[in-house]
Amino acid sequence: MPSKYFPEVPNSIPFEGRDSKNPLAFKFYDKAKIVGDKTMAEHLRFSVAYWHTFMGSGSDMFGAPSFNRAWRKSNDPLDRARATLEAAFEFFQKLGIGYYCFHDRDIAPEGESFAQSCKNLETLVGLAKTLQQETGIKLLWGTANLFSNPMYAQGAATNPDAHVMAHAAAQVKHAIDATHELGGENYVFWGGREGYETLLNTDLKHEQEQMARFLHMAVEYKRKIGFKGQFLIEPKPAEPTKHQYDFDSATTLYFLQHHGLLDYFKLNIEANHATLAGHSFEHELAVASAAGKLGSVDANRGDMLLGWDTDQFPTDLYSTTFAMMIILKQNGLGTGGLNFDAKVRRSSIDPVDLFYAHIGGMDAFARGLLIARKILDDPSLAALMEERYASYKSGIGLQLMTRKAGLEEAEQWILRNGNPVPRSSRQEMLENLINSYIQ
Ligand code: XUL
Ligand code: CO
Repeated sequence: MPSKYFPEVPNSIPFEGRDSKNPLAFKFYDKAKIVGDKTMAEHLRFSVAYWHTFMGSGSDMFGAPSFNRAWRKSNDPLDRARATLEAAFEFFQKLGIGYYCFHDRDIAPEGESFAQSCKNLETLVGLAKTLQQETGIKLLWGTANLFSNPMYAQGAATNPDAHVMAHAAAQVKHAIDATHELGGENYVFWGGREGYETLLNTDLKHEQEQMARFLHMAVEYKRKIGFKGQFLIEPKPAEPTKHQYDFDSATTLYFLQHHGLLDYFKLNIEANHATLAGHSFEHELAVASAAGKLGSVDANRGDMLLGWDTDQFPTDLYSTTFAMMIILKQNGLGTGGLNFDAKVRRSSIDPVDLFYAHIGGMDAFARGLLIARKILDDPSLAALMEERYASYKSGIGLQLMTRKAGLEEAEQWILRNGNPVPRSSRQEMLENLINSYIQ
């Protein structure tokens, strides 16, 4: 593939080790290195988010685009989309990343009519398929943009107007088709506008039933066409809506179970969405994982001083370590991966900044993986956990958990045995243990 859009970047980013000072080299991500039972590439399954990296313009609510991207120059929308796809594949190859993710409207422009939009998408999917075959780069997931077009201002699946719900359904059908055609390993539903601004005009129960019906239709269609990818829901509490129905992992899991959808979905957990919901990233991962539903990750970070979705590249080693501990404990993400749903800052205007950002994110997770593996291999953490719950292995603990004892038996037992003796949680000791590995 010609070096057209990133001429200042070599054909591949090398691994040079932690002492390297080369900003265009990996210090920790060594894709073929074996960690435990898999290579780093197999553990981490990194993906580039098409929307931020190739479509991002640097504009924000207060200012005009600040990025000057060679691939966004043509006045013809289809030519622009083709150039963007070429730039994307040049970027993936040079970076040495295995996967990418897109929304339908990222890779192909919306047309005057729905039929034209479908045609545009098919054209670009054809080109993407060729580029995937030539390079071996794969689609981690596809999704539909059901939030940008003004018709979705009051929701897509949850719109009060059934005409809009039908349009969203038609669009999702095509986005699933596109993902299927490209061998996508998952398909994501992020309900950006599936929520409400005011309860004064909102029948919450009705809207949630609409959403459930919408997802059931998608499940039926998936089965019909034989699409084998995993369906994922990506929780977020708010933004752009004031309140989003898929608020966090727990809310989403309840919704899925209540509507008979739990068997067909897993969760795609985004770090910055977790913090917006008032949780830590690892909390959301742990809740999803405990339910056997942690399917994939949107790897980024927020800014604790800002109350919105800043979508920064992950650099915090505590965060990547805790995330990788949960992922390793559940034996990986299956068909999922670590998708950098992150954007360079508005002032990081050069194309090469996109490389620095991804290299940093990949190194942060590679380092998190190495540290997490060492922590999990340290018997003291597992021993402490084992010991902490040991009282459930026999005696009253076992009886309570196996229904041999209820409230009355507990009363008798307490009368005989007296009050429990408090035990230390050892939190500071454990924090010190983690710090002894973070280096
Ligand atoms: C928005 C967000 C989306 C989803 C895909 O906050 O995270 O980009 O990942 O629609
Ligand atoms: Co996301």
